[in-house]
Amino acid sequence: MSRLIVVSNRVNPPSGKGDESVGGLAMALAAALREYSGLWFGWSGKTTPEFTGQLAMQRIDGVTVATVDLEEADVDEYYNGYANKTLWPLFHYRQDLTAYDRAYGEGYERVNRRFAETLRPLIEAGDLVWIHDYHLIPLARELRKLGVKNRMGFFLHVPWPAHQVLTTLPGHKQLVQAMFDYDLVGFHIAEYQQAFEEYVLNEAAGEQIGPGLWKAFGRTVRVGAYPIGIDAADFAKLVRSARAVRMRDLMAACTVFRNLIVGVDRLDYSKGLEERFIGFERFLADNPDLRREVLMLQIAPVSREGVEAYQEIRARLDSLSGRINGEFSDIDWAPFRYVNKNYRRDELAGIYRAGRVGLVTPLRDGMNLVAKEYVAAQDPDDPGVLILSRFAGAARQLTEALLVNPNSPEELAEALKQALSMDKPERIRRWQALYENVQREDVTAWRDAYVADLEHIQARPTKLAS
Ligand code: ADQ
Repeated sequence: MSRLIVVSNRVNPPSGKGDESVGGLAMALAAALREYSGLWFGWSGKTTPEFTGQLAMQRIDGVTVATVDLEEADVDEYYNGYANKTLWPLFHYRQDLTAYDRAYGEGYERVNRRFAETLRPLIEAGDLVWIHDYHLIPLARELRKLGVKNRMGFFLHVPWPAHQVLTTLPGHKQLVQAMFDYDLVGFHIAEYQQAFEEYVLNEAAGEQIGPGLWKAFGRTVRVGAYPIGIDAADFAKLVRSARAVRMRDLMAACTVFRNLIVGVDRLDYSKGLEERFIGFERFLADNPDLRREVLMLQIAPVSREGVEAYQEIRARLDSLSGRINGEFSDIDWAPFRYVNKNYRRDELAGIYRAGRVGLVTPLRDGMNLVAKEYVAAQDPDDPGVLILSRFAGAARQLTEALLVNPNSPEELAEALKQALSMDKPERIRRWQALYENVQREDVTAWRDAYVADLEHIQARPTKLAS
């Protein structure tokens, strides 16, 4: 088995004790690395006055991690800038929030070059290099320039946008050209893969030369869909843990005679929180008889606070949650609880378990792991109902959820009503189908399918005569 080198912007492996609050990507990558020898490389999250390329090596719960500090300007231009003010909004179809600034583009290129120079000495012959997400698209190109011939794969955790949207990005062609320095490019679902292929056909005069094999810019790349999952077995254990049970009991005590509707998201405009709050408000307005029977809990820890769009959405959500409680609360009752805190994973498992309804309604989402965690946490004999946005990648797999258009308050209100009145046999039938998928297409299946495909690519395709 080859050694695996995983590269992602941030490196924060969970300790494996259920006490961490790391994102979906970190959970998935740590699970991938525990099975392979190798290492995980990326930014430490810290800054230094001057970039030195000094590596810090650590071993955390069976995973070797190598991190490097970046300069302030790198963080501003590469991370807060090109990654989170340009690519993230654009790839989530928010052209209105997409900033085009030359300094951001330059910072992005510079940091990718710096990462390549720092990582280069760690790569040995035969290693597989697996690079993650939109922060690092040009990394393979920079490594190739330094003579790296190893097999390199890229996985995109966010949607790949329609080619008409991508072409609004200055320099879009260089970005796509950089994808052709990989041997394998993975997306969550076929829809994103097709959008990439359409771009290659229409904008890069590319051609398909085999199943999933594309030629453009004088190079070939293999592309495929690999839907990411959760560590379902581990999650099932977490749900039975003492902390999870305590949390579930606590939530049950807070919702006597009431049904809990639960949402858990990073505070991000792509997650559809504003629209969700308005949908819940509509539900309360339209259903006076059901009002006292529900409590909605929205957990949304703040993220990317260095970006103005995130400060703005936070302020709007504060005001909206106040408005809803102001409008509908009584002296002994309030319909809405909005919490900006991170929770331990075992606590989250207990909160999901207590939820009669899981409300997961992003406007766009590459996959969405919260939907899968909610399903994995349910009681098989009395499961809750998942309401899921049709614009989450997960909607392609979790087809037995109540699928909604998150932009429509009416649809959200209607789905809430349907979920709350759904009888037990239907809840069980839907949940069984969902759980079967969550278990089968878990993080191990995702990792194994991707790594096997990367490993089977014999050698880097040679440069083709164009
Ligand atoms: P994210 O946008 O971070 O991931 P998601 O897939 O939902 O979105 O993962 C979030 C993770 O953070 C979940 O594991 C969740 O449990 C955790 N989390 C959320 N709120 C929390 C809280 N308050 N406390 C503790 N933990 C919390 C990106 C893409 C997604 C894609 C993943 C993986 O945007 O579309 O599914 O990568 O590819």
